[in-house]
Amino acid sequence: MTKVAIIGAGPCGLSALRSFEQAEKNGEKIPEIVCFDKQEDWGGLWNYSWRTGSDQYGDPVPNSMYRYLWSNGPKECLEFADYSFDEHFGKPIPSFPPRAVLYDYILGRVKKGNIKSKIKFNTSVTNVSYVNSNFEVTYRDKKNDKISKDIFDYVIVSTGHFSVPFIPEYPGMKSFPGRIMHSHDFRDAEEFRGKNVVVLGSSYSAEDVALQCHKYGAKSVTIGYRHNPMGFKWPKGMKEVFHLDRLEGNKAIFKDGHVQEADAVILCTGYLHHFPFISEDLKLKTGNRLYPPMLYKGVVWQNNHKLMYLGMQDQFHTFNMFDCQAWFARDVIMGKIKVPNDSEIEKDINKWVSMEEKLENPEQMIDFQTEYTKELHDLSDYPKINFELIRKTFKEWEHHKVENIMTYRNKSFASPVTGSVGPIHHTPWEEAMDDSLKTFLNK
Ligand code: FAD
Ligand code: NA7
Repeated sequence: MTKVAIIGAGPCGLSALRSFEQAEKNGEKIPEIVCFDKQEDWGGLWNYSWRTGSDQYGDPVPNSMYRYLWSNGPKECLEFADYSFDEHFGKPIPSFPPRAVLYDYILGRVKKGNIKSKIKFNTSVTNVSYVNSNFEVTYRDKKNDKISKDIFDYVIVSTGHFSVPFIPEYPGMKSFPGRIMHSHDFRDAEEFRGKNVVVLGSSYSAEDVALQCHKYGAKSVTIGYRHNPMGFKWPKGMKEVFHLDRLEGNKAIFKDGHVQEADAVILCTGYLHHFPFISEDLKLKTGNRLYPPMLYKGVVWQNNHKLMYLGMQDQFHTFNMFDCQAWFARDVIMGKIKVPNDSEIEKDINKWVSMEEKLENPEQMIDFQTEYTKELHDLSDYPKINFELIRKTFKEWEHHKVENIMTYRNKSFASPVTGSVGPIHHTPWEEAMDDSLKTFLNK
Protein backbone atom coordinates (compact mmCIF):
# COMPACT_ATOMS: atom_id res chain seq x y z
CA MET A 1 0.00 0.00 0.00
CA THR A 2 1.22 3.52 -0.84
CA LYS A 3 2.49 5.35 2.25
CA VAL A 4 2.46 9.12 2.67
CA ALA A 5 4.27 11.11 5.35
CA ILE A 6 2.87 14.54 6.18
CA ILE A 7 5.30 16.66 8.19
CA GLY A 8 3.48 19.27 10.27
CA ALA A 9 -0.10 19.45 11.55
CA GLY A 10 -0.59 23.19 11.16
CA PRO A 11 -3.16 24.58 8.72
CA CYS A 12 -1.30 23.10 5.72
CA GLY A 13 -0.86 19.64 7.21
CA LEU A 14 -4.51 19.66 8.27
CA SER A 15 -5.56 20.65 4.73
CA ALA A 16 -3.65 17.62 3.46
CA LEU A 17 -5.29 15.30 6.01
CA ARG A 18 -8.70 16.72 5.18
CA SER A 19 -8.17 16.27 1.44
CA PHE A 20 -7.55 12.55 1.88
CA GLU A 21 -10.47 12.23 4.29
CA GLN A 22 -12.78 13.75 1.67
CA ALA A 23 -11.55 11.31 -0.99
CA GLU A 24 -12.16 8.42 1.39
CA LYS A 25 -15.69 9.69 2.08
CA ASN A 26 -16.26 9.61 -1.68
CA GLY A 27 -15.47 5.92 -1.65
CA GLU A 28 -11.92 6.19 -2.95
CA LYS A 29 -9.15 4.03 -1.58
CA ILE A 30 -6.64 6.36 0.05
CA PRO A 31 -2.99 5.70 0.91
CA GLU A 32 -1.78 4.99 4.41
CA ILE A 33 -0.97 8.30 6.04
CA VAL A 34 1.25 9.23 8.96
CA CYS A 35 1.44 12.86 10.04
CA PHE A 36 4.18 14.07 12.38
CA ASP A 37 4.10 17.19 14.50
CA LYS A 38 6.72 18.29 16.97
CA GLN A 39 4.14 20.12 19.09
CA GLU A 40 1.90 18.36 21.58
CA ASP A 41 -1.24 19.47 19.76
CA TRP A 42 -2.44 20.50 16.30
CA GLY A 43 -3.09 23.87 14.67
CA GLY A 44 0.51 24.98 14.02
CA LEU A 45 1.13 28.65 14.75
CA TRP A 46 -2.51 29.07 15.78
CA ASN A 47 -1.89 26.82 18.78
CA TYR A 48 -0.70 29.62 21.06
CA SER A 49 2.24 28.87 23.34
CA TRP A 50 3.67 31.02 26.11
CA ARG A 51 6.99 29.33 25.52
CA THR A 52 9.91 30.91 23.73
CA GLY A 53 13.37 29.46 23.05
CA SER A 54 13.26 25.70 23.42
CA ASP A 55 10.60 23.39 24.82
CA GLN A 56 10.89 20.90 27.68
CA TYR A 57 12.53 18.41 25.31
CA GLY A 58 15.20 20.81 24.05
CA ASP A 59 13.49 21.36 20.68
CA PRO A 60 13.17 24.94 19.29
CA VAL A 61 9.66 26.33 19.89
CA PRO A 62 7.99 26.91 16.48
CA ASN A 63 5.28 29.30 17.69
CA SER A 64 5.41 32.95 16.66
CA MET A 65 1.89 34.06 17.57
CA TYR A 66 1.12 36.28 20.52
CA ARG A 67 -1.69 37.33 22.85
CA TYR A 68 -4.05 39.93 21.40
CA LEU A 69 -3.46 38.82 17.83
CA TRP A 70 -6.49 39.69 15.77
CA SER A 71 -6.60 38.40 12.18
CA ASN A 72 -4.69 40.83 9.97
CA GLY A 73 -6.87 40.10 6.95
CA PRO A 74 -10.63 39.56 6.54
CA LYS A 75 -11.63 36.05 7.61
CA GLU A 76 -13.72 35.83 4.43
CA CYS A 77 -10.50 35.69 2.38
CA LEU A 78 -9.29 32.54 4.13
CA GLU A 79 -12.62 30.72 4.52
CA PHE A 80 -12.67 26.98 3.76
CA ALA A 81 -14.92 26.17 0.79
CA ASP A 82 -16.05 22.93 2.44
CA TYR A 83 -16.61 24.31 5.94
CA SER A 84 -17.96 27.83 6.22
CA PHE A 85 -17.75 30.13 9.22
CA ASP A 86 -21.57 30.09 9.34
CA GLU A 87 -21.53 26.30 9.62
CA HIS A 88 -18.95 26.32 12.40
CA PHE A 89 -20.36 29.16 14.53
CA GLY A 90 -24.02 28.67 13.61
CA LYS A 91 -24.34 32.34 12.61
CA PRO A 92 -22.37 35.02 10.74
CA ILE A 93 -19.55 36.47 12.83
CA PRO A 94 -17.49 39.68 12.35
CA SER A 95 -14.73 39.79 9.77
CA PHE A 96 -11.59 40.17 11.92
CA PRO A 97 -11.61 37.56 14.70
CA PRO A 98 -8.86 37.12 17.28
CA ARG A 99 -6.54 34.11 17.16
CA ALA A 100 -8.59 31.90 19.49
CA VAL A 101 -11.64 32.19 17.23
CA LEU A 102 -9.71 31.22 14.09
CA TYR A 103 -8.04 28.39 15.97
CA ASP A 104 -11.47 27.09 16.97
CA TYR A 105 -12.62 27.30 13.33
CA ILE A 106 -9.56 25.48 11.94
CA LEU A 107 -9.98 22.63 14.40
CA GLY A 108 -13.77 22.46 13.97
CA ARG A 109 -13.32 21.09 10.47
CA VAL A 110 -10.95 18.28 11.44
CA LYS A 111 -12.29 17.27 14.86
CA LYS A 112 -15.27 15.24 13.67
CA GLY A 113 -13.59 12.39 11.77
CA ASN A 114 -10.59 10.29 12.69
CA ILE A 115 -7.95 12.68 11.44
CA LYS A 116 -6.32 13.16 14.82
CA SER A 117 -5.53 9.47 15.10
CA LYS A 118 -3.20 9.80 12.10
CA ILE A 119 -0.98 12.36 13.84
CA LYS A 120 2.06 11.48 15.92
CA PHE A 121 2.41 14.44 18.29
CA ASN A 122 5.55 15.42 20.17
CA THR A 123 7.42 13.90 17.25
CA SER A 124 10.08 15.84 15.35
CA VAL A 125 11.12 14.73 11.91
CA THR A 126 14.89 14.90 11.98
CA ASN A 127 15.81 13.57 8.54
CA VAL A 128 14.24 13.00 5.12
CA SER A 129 16.29 11.46 2.35
CA TYR A 130 15.52 9.63 -0.89
CA VAL A 131 17.12 6.22 -0.99
CA ASN A 132 16.39 3.37 -3.46
CA SER A 133 13.26 5.10 -4.87
CA ASN A 134 11.74 5.63 -1.43
CA PHE A 135 11.86 8.25 1.27
CA GLU A 136 13.54 7.39 4.53
CA VAL A 137 11.97 9.49 7.26
CA THR A 138 13.71 9.63 10.61
CA TYR A 139 11.83 11.00 13.58
CA ARG A 140 12.28 11.53 17.27
CA ASP A 141 9.60 10.71 19.81
CA LYS A 142 10.46 13.62 22.07
CA LYS A 143 8.74 12.36 25.22
CA ASN A 144 10.55 9.03 25.19
CA ASP A 145 13.66 10.36 23.46
CA LYS A 146 13.39 7.56 20.94
CA ILE A 147 14.57 7.78 17.34
CA SER A 148 12.83 5.69 14.64
CA LYS A 149 12.97 5.39 10.87
CA ASP A 150 10.18 4.51 8.40
CA ILE A 151 9.94 4.22 4.64
CA PHE A 152 7.40 6.26 2.66
CA ASP A 153 6.47 6.58 -1.02
CA TYR A 154 5.54 10.26 -0.77
CA VAL A 155 6.42 13.11 1.57
CA ILE A 156 4.40 16.28 2.08
CA VAL A 157 6.36 19.02 3.83
CA SER A 158 3.98 21.33 5.68
CA THR A 159 6.26 22.66 8.38
CA GLY A 160 5.52 26.36 7.82
CA HIS A 161 8.06 29.12 7.28
CA PHE A 162 7.34 31.62 10.03
CA SER A 163 9.03 29.77 12.88
CA VAL A 164 12.77 30.33 12.47
CA PRO A 165 13.55 34.02 12.93
CA PHE A 166 16.00 35.98 10.81
CA ILE A 167 17.98 37.98 13.38
CA PRO A 168 20.32 40.67 12.03
CA GLU A 169 22.90 42.48 14.13
CA TYR A 170 23.39 46.24 14.35
CA PRO A 171 26.34 48.08 15.96
CA GLY A 172 25.76 48.80 19.63
CA MET A 173 23.47 45.86 20.29
CA LYS A 174 25.93 44.19 22.64
CA SER A 175 25.97 47.17 25.00
CA PHE A 176 22.29 48.17 24.72
CA PRO A 177 20.92 48.22 28.28
CA GLY A 178 17.32 47.30 27.36
CA ARG A 179 15.66 44.27 25.81
CA ILE A 180 16.37 43.14 22.25
CA MET A 181 14.09 40.47 20.84
CA HIS A 182 12.68 39.13 17.57
CA SER A 183 8.93 39.19 16.88
CA HIS A 184 9.10 35.36 17.00
CA ASP A 185 9.49 35.70 20.79
CA PHE A 186 6.92 38.47 21.22
CA ARG A 187 4.07 37.18 23.37
CA ASP A 188 2.35 40.01 25.21
CA ALA A 189 2.28 43.73 24.37
CA GLU A 190 1.45 44.53 28.02
CA GLU A 191 5.15 44.02 28.73
CA PHE A 192 5.89 47.28 26.92
CA ARG A 193 3.34 49.49 28.69
CA GLY A 194 4.99 52.86 29.45
CA LYS A 195 8.11 51.94 27.47
CA ASN A 196 9.82 53.50 24.45
CA VAL A 197 9.80 50.78 21.85
CA VAL A 198 11.79 50.62 18.62
CA VAL A 199 10.47 48.21 16.00
CA LEU A 200 12.58 47.26 12.95
CA GLY A 201 10.96 46.09 9.72
CA SER A 202 8.24 47.22 7.33
CA SER A 203 6.04 44.22 6.77
CA TYR A 204 3.13 42.52 8.56
CA SER A 205 4.93 41.77 11.82
CA ALA A 206 6.38 45.28 12.14
CA GLU A 207 2.97 46.76 11.44
CA ASP A 208 1.08 44.60 13.89
CA VAL A 209 3.63 44.39 16.72
CA ALA A 210 4.02 48.19 16.59
CA LEU A 211 0.24 48.67 16.68
CA GLN A 212 -0.13 46.18 19.55
CA CYS A 213 2.51 47.99 21.62
CA HIS A 214 0.77 51.29 20.98
CA LYS A 215 -2.67 49.87 21.76
CA TYR A 216 -1.55 48.32 25.04
CA GLY A 217 0.09 51.50 26.33
CA ALA A 218 3.69 51.87 25.10
CA LYS A 219 4.97 55.40 25.70
CA SER A 220 6.28 55.70 22.13
CA VAL A 221 6.71 53.40 19.16
CA THR A 222 9.33 54.17 16.50
CA ILE A 223 9.42 51.96 13.43
CA GLY A 224 12.67 51.77 11.45
CA TYR A 225 12.22 50.68 7.84
CA ARG A 226 15.09 49.52 5.66
CA HIS A 227 13.88 50.10 2.09
CA ASN A 228 10.33 51.40 1.89
CA PRO A 229 8.17 52.78 4.68
CA MET A 230 4.76 51.21 5.26
CA GLY A 231 3.53 54.78 5.04
CA PHE A 232 0.32 54.40 7.05
CA LYS A 233 -1.19 57.35 8.91
CA TRP A 234 0.15 56.33 12.31
CA PRO A 235 -1.64 57.57 15.42
CA LYS A 236 -0.02 60.01 17.88
CA GLY A 237 2.80 58.25 19.70
CA MET A 238 3.89 56.26 16.64
CA LYS A 239 6.23 57.22 13.82
CA GLU A 240 8.20 55.67 11.00
CA VAL A 241 11.83 56.63 10.37
CA PHE A 242 14.57 55.50 7.99
CA HIS A 243 16.80 52.53 8.82
CA LEU A 244 18.61 52.00 12.10
CA ASP A 245 22.28 52.95 11.89
CA ARG A 246 23.38 51.95 15.41
CA LEU A 247 22.54 51.83 19.06
CA GLU A 248 24.56 54.02 21.43
CA GLY A 249 23.78 53.31 25.05
CA ASN A 250 19.98 53.39 25.19
CA LYS A 251 19.72 55.58 22.08
CA ALA A 252 18.67 54.31 18.68
CA ILE A 253 20.31 56.39 15.98
CA PHE A 254 18.72 56.21 12.54
CA LYS A 255 20.26 56.96 9.15
CA ASP A 256 17.95 59.94 8.65
CA GLY A 257 19.49 61.56 11.75
CA HIS A 258 16.58 60.68 14.00
CA VAL A 259 17.57 59.80 17.61
CA GLN A 260 15.20 57.90 19.89
CA GLU A 261 15.64 56.74 23.47
CA ALA A 262 14.67 53.11 23.65
CA ASP A 263 13.78 50.62 26.39
CA ALA A 264 13.31 47.79 23.93
CA VAL A 265 14.13 46.91 20.35
CA ILE A 266 11.84 44.43 18.59
CA LEU A 267 13.26 42.94 15.40
CA CYS A 268 10.39 42.30 13.02
CA THR A 269 12.90 41.24 10.42
CA GLY A 270 11.19 38.17 9.05
CA TYR A 271 11.84 34.45 9.01
CA LEU A 272 13.98 31.84 7.29
CA HIS A 273 12.72 28.98 5.15
CA HIS A 274 14.66 26.52 7.22
CA PHE A 275 14.51 22.77 6.64
CA PRO A 276 17.47 21.30 8.50
CA PHE A 277 15.83 17.86 8.35
CA ILE A 278 15.71 17.57 4.55
CA SER A 279 18.63 16.27 2.52
CA GLU A 280 20.35 18.77 0.25
CA ASP A 281 18.89 17.47 -3.05
CA LEU A 282 15.32 17.82 -1.76
CA LYS A 283 15.63 21.09 0.14
CA LEU A 284 13.67 24.19 -0.87
CA LYS A 285 15.92 27.24 -0.71
CA THR A 286 14.08 30.52 -0.99
CA GLY A 287 13.32 33.85 0.60
CA ASN A 288 9.77 34.85 1.50
CA ARG A 289 8.24 35.36 -1.95
CA LEU A 290 4.99 34.74 -3.78
CA TYR A 291 6.41 32.07 -6.09
CA PRO A 292 9.36 30.13 -4.66
CA PRO A 293 11.40 28.41 -7.40
CA MET A 294 11.63 24.65 -8.01
CA LEU A 295 7.97 23.98 -7.19
CA TYR A 296 5.63 22.89 -9.98
CA LYS A 297 2.27 24.60 -9.38
CA GLY A 298 3.89 25.91 -6.20
CA VAL A 299 3.66 22.40 -4.73
CA VAL A 300 5.55 19.56 -6.46
CA TRP A 301 9.37 19.45 -6.09
CA GLN A 302 10.80 19.88 -9.58
CA ASN A 303 13.48 17.19 -9.21
CA ASN A 304 11.39 14.58 -7.42
CA HIS A 305 7.65 14.51 -8.01
CA LYS A 306 6.99 12.40 -4.94
CA LEU A 307 7.95 15.29 -2.71
CA MET A 308 5.44 18.11 -2.11
CA TYR A 309 5.71 21.36 -0.23
CA LEU A 310 2.56 23.14 0.99
CA GLY A 311 2.20 26.80 1.98
CA MET A 312 5.76 27.86 1.20
CA GLN A 313 4.65 31.07 -0.53
CA ASP A 314 4.47 34.52 1.00
CA GLN A 315 0.82 34.81 1.78
CA PHE A 316 -2.14 36.98 0.98
CA HIS A 317 -4.31 33.89 0.52
CA THR A 318 -3.95 31.35 3.30
CA PHE A 319 -6.30 28.55 4.36
CA ASN A 320 -8.24 28.09 1.12
CA MET A 321 -5.03 28.36 -0.92
CA PHE A 322 -3.49 25.70 1.32
CA ASP A 323 -6.58 23.58 0.63
CA CYS A 324 -6.23 24.00 -3.14
CA GLN A 325 -2.59 22.96 -2.85
CA ALA A 326 -3.46 19.98 -0.65
CA TRP A 327 -6.23 18.76 -2.95
CA PHE A 328 -3.81 19.09 -5.90
CA ALA A 329 -1.05 17.20 -4.02
CA ARG A 330 -3.51 14.49 -3.06
CA ASP A 331 -4.60 14.01 -6.68
CA VAL A 332 -0.99 13.82 -7.87
CA ILE A 333 -0.32 11.18 -5.22
CA MET A 334 -3.49 9.25 -6.07
CA GLY A 335 -2.64 9.36 -9.77
CA LYS A 336 -5.64 11.50 -10.74
CA ILE A 337 -3.40 14.35 -11.89
CA LYS A 338 -0.47 13.51 -14.15
CA VAL A 339 2.61 15.66 -13.73
CA PRO A 340 3.85 16.68 -17.22
CA ASN A 341 7.35 16.13 -18.59
CA ASP A 342 10.40 18.03 -17.33
CA SER A 343 10.40 20.72 -20.00
CA GLU A 344 6.69 21.48 -19.48
CA ILE A 345 7.32 21.73 -15.76
CA GLU A 346 10.25 24.05 -16.25
CA LYS A 347 8.22 26.23 -18.63
CA ASP A 348 5.35 26.45 -16.16
CA ILE A 349 7.59 27.34 -13.20
CA ASN A 350 9.48 29.94 -15.26
CA LYS A 351 6.22 31.49 -16.42
CA TRP A 352 5.01 32.06 -12.85
CA VAL A 353 8.40 33.13 -11.50
CA SER A 354 8.92 35.69 -14.25
CA MET A 355 5.40 37.10 -13.71
CA GLU A 356 6.12 37.29 -9.98
CA GLU A 357 9.37 39.18 -10.55
CA LYS A 358 7.49 41.94 -12.38
CA LEU A 359 4.96 42.64 -9.61
CA GLU A 360 5.11 46.21 -8.38
CA ASN A 361 2.37 46.83 -5.85
CA PRO A 362 -0.02 45.02 -3.48
CA GLU A 363 -2.92 45.07 -5.97
CA GLN A 364 -0.81 43.24 -8.55
CA MET A 365 0.38 40.82 -5.89
CA ILE A 366 -3.20 40.07 -4.85
CA ASP A 367 -4.12 39.48 -8.51
CA PHE A 368 -1.10 37.22 -8.95
CA GLN A 369 -1.86 35.00 -5.98
CA THR A 370 -5.56 34.93 -6.80
CA GLU A 371 -4.79 33.74 -10.35
CA TYR A 372 -2.42 31.13 -8.99
CA THR A 373 -4.98 29.85 -6.48
CA LYS A 374 -7.76 29.83 -9.09
CA GLU A 375 -5.62 27.80 -11.48
CA LEU A 376 -4.92 25.23 -8.78
CA HIS A 377 -8.58 25.19 -7.77
CA ASP A 378 -9.62 24.26 -11.29
CA LEU A 379 -7.36 21.20 -11.23
CA SER A 380 -9.15 19.32 -8.43
CA ASP A 381 -12.63 18.78 -7.00
CA TYR A 382 -12.09 21.28 -4.16
CA PRO A 383 -15.59 22.74 -3.69
CA LYS A 384 -16.74 25.94 -5.33
CA ILE A 385 -15.70 29.23 -3.74
CA ASN A 386 -15.99 32.77 -5.09
CA PHE A 387 -12.37 33.79 -5.73
CA GLU A 388 -13.49 36.95 -7.55
CA LEU A 389 -15.17 38.11 -4.34
CA ILE A 390 -12.00 37.24 -2.39
CA ARG A 391 -9.90 39.27 -4.85
CA LYS A 392 -12.25 42.26 -4.44
CA THR A 393 -12.25 41.89 -0.64
CA PHE A 394 -8.45 41.85 -0.48
CA LYS A 395 -8.28 45.04 -2.53
CA GLU A 396 -10.88 46.81 -0.37
CA TRP A 397 -8.99 45.69 2.73
CA GLU A 398 -5.77 47.21 1.33
CA HIS A 399 -7.62 50.50 0.75
CA HIS A 400 -9.11 50.44 4.24
CA LYS A 401 -5.61 50.06 5.70
CA VAL A 402 -4.34 53.05 3.75
CA GLU A 403 -7.39 55.08 4.81
CA ASN A 404 -6.92 54.32 8.49
CA ILE A 405 -4.66 51.66 9.94
CA MET A 406 -6.48 51.91 13.30
CA THR A 407 -9.95 51.16 11.95
CA TYR A 408 -9.56 48.69 9.06
CA ARG A 409 -10.39 45.80 11.37
CA ASN A 410 -13.80 47.30 12.14
CA LYS A 411 -15.07 46.69 8.60
CA SER A 412 -17.13 43.76 7.44
CA PHE A 413 -17.25 41.64 4.29
CA ALA A 414 -19.37 39.00 2.54
CA SER A 415 -18.54 35.30 2.64
CA PRO A 416 -17.25 33.78 -0.62
CA VAL A 417 -18.87 30.50 0.45
CA THR A 418 -22.32 31.37 1.85
CA GLY A 419 -22.71 35.01 0.78
CA SER A 420 -23.66 36.09 4.32
CA VAL A 421 -22.22 39.41 5.47
CA GLY A 422 -20.20 39.54 8.69
CA PRO A 423 -21.84 41.81 11.28
CA ILE A 424 -19.94 44.85 12.58
CA HIS A 425 -18.22 43.81 15.80
CA HIS A 426 -19.61 45.02 19.14
CA THR A 427 -16.30 46.72 20.05
CA PRO A 428 -13.96 48.62 17.70
CA TRP A 429 -10.55 46.93 17.49
CA GLU A 430 -8.76 49.83 19.16
CA GLU A 431 -10.91 49.43 22.28
CA ALA A 432 -11.14 45.64 22.27
CA MET A 433 -8.58 44.50 24.85
CA ASP A 434 -9.82 40.99 25.57
CA ASP A 435 -9.00 38.54 22.77
CA SER A 436 -10.99 35.58 24.09
CA LEU A 437 -13.46 33.63 21.98
CA LYS A 438 -16.17 34.16 24.60
CA THR A 439 -15.90 37.94 24.57
CA PHE A 440 -15.66 38.08 20.77
CA LEU A 441 -18.79 36.00 20.23
CA ASN A 442 -20.83 37.64 23.02
CA LYS A 443 -23.30 40.26 21.96
P1 FAD B 1 2.49 26.45 10.69
O1 FAD B 1 1.24 27.06 11.18
O2 FAD B 1 3.79 27.07 11.07
O3 FAD B 1 2.50 24.90 11.10
C1 FAD B 1 3.63 24.10 10.86
C2 FAD B 1 3.61 22.90 11.79
O4 FAD B 1 4.72 22.08 11.47
C3 FAD B 1 3.76 23.27 13.26
O5 FAD B 1 2.72 22.69 14.00
C4 FAD B 1 5.12 22.70 13.66
O6 FAD B 1 5.13 22.22 14.98
C5 FAD B 1 5.29 21.57 12.65
N1 FAD B 1 6.69 21.25 12.39
C6 FAD B 1 7.66 22.08 11.98
N2 FAD B 1 8.81 21.41 11.81
C7 FAD B 1 8.56 20.12 12.11
C8 FAD B 1 9.36 18.93 12.14
N3 FAD B 1 10.65 18.92 11.77
N4 FAD B 1 8.78 17.78 12.54
C9 FAD B 1 7.47 17.75 12.91
N5 FAD B 1 6.68 18.84 12.89
C10 FAD B 1 7.21 20.01 12.50
N6 FAD B 1 -2.38 33.98 8.39
C11 FAD B 1 -3.65 34.39 8.24
O7 FAD B 1 -4.35 33.89 7.38
N7 FAD B 1 -4.18 35.35 9.05
C12 FAD B 1 -3.47 35.92 10.05
O8 FAD B 1 -3.97 36.78 10.78
C13 FAD B 1 -2.11 35.49 10.24
N8 FAD B 1 -1.38 36.00 11.24
C14 FAD B 1 -0.10 35.57 11.42
C15 FAD B 1 0.63 36.09 12.47
C16 FAD B 1 1.92 35.66 12.72
C17 FAD B 1 2.68 36.24 13.86
C18 FAD B 1 2.50 34.70 11.85
C19 FAD B 1 3.91 34.25 12.08
C20 FAD B 1 1.79 34.18 10.78
C21 FAD B 1 0.48 34.60 10.56
N9 FAD B 1 -0.30 34.09 9.52
C22 FAD B 1 -1.60 34.51 9.36
C23 FAD B 1 0.28 33.18 8.50
C24 FAD B 1 0.42 31.71 8.91
O9 FAD B 1 1.63 31.36 8.31
C25 FAD B 1 -0.67 30.80 8.39
O10 FAD B 1 -1.93 31.23 8.86
C26 FAD B 1 -0.53 29.33 8.79
O11 FAD B 1 -0.28 29.16 10.17
C27 FAD B 1 0.51 28.58 7.99
O12 FAD B 1 0.29 27.22 8.19
P2 FAD B 1 1.40 26.10 8.00
O13 FAD B 1 0.75 24.82 8.27
O14 FAD B 1 2.09 26.33 6.71
O15 FAD B 1 2.52 26.44 9.09
P1 NA7 C 1 8.17 39.38 6.13
O1 NA7 C 1 6.85 39.71 5.53
O2 NA7 C 1 9.00 38.38 5.44
O3 NA7 C 1 8.97 40.75 6.24
C1 NA7 C 1 10.26 40.84 6.76
C2 NA7 C 1 10.60 42.28 7.03
O4 NA7 C 1 11.88 42.34 7.66
C3 NA7 C 1 10.69 43.15 5.77
O5 NA7 C 1 10.03 44.36 6.01
C4 NA7 C 1 12.21 43.39 5.65
O6 NA7 C 1 12.53 44.63 5.11
C5 NA7 C 1 12.60 43.41 7.09
N1 NA7 C 1 14.04 43.19 7.31
C6 NA7 C 1 14.78 42.10 6.99
N2 NA7 C 1 16.05 42.28 7.36
C7 NA7 C 1 16.12 43.50 7.94
C8 NA7 C 1 17.17 44.24 8.51
N3 NA7 C 1 18.41 43.76 8.55
N4 NA7 C 1 16.88 45.46 9.01
C9 NA7 C 1 15.64 45.96 8.94
N5 NA7 C 1 14.59 45.29 8.41
C10 NA7 C 1 14.84 44.08 7.90
O7 NA7 C 1 7.99 38.88 7.63
P2 NA7 C 1 6.94 39.32 8.75
O8 NA7 C 1 7.43 38.73 10.01
O9 NA7 C 1 6.68 40.79 8.72
O10 NA7 C 1 5.59 38.62 8.32
C11 NA7 C 1 5.48 37.20 8.40
C12 NA7 C 1 4.09 36.74 8.64
O11 NA7 C 1 3.73 37.13 9.96
C13 NA7 C 1 3.04 37.28 7.72
O12 NA7 C 1 2.48 36.30 6.91
C14 NA7 C 1 1.96 37.85 8.63
O13 NA7 C 1 0.70 37.37 8.38
C15 NA7 C 1 2.44 37.68 10.01
P3 NA7 C 1 12.62 44.94 3.53
O14 NA7 C 1 11.19 44.97 3.09
O15 NA7 C 1 13.39 43.82 2.93
O16 NA7 C 1 13.27 46.25 3.49
